[in-house]
Amino acid sequence: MDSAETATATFGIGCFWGPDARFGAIDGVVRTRVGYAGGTKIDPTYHSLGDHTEVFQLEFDPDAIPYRDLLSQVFHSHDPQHQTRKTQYQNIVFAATEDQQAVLDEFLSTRGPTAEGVGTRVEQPSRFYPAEDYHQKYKLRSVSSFMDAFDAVGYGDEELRESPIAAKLNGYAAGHDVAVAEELPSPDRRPA
Ligand code: MHO
Repeated sequence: MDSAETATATFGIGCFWGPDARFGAIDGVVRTRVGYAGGTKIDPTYHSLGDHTEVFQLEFDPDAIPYRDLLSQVFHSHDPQHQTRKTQYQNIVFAATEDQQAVLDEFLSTRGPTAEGVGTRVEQPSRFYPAEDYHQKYKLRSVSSFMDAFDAVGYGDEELRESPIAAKLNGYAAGHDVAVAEELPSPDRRPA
């Protein structure tokens, strides 16, 4: 897929390792990266985060997975009635475009009376600072055979972070289902 056809969405729902893997496994999510956003500190780092929040960023194919479906999964992955005090782990949703803002408004309005109690931060996009390499594809990094295979084809840290294959394997390494063909052709029908 051409990256020109993808859209980008950024969310925070606590420690970014888990959602990086879980959302990376979703069919239609092409790339994932984790980082810091939502605050004002320039060049935050994990150990000097300032007022930023841990977030994950998805590049996705909107024909395969609409933004609304991602939003729905984000809202099912945290308790919107409850906000975490620590800025690092707060629940936050960024409306990157007018379209995303419209979907977000519609989504929140259909939540009925509970919409009023939503503590999740809904904000205009702020600068996204990618996190340190060791946080990218964190679950995948614990599987040495996967890492050896990426090393063997010469992937560096940035290539691993941006790799669509690494996004799927990261989800797989964390135990999430990745799409599997329902039926493989029987051996005699496979090309020789
Ligand atoms: N403090 C937790 C979460 C790390 S997450 C990148 C841990 O070390 O497991 O904030």
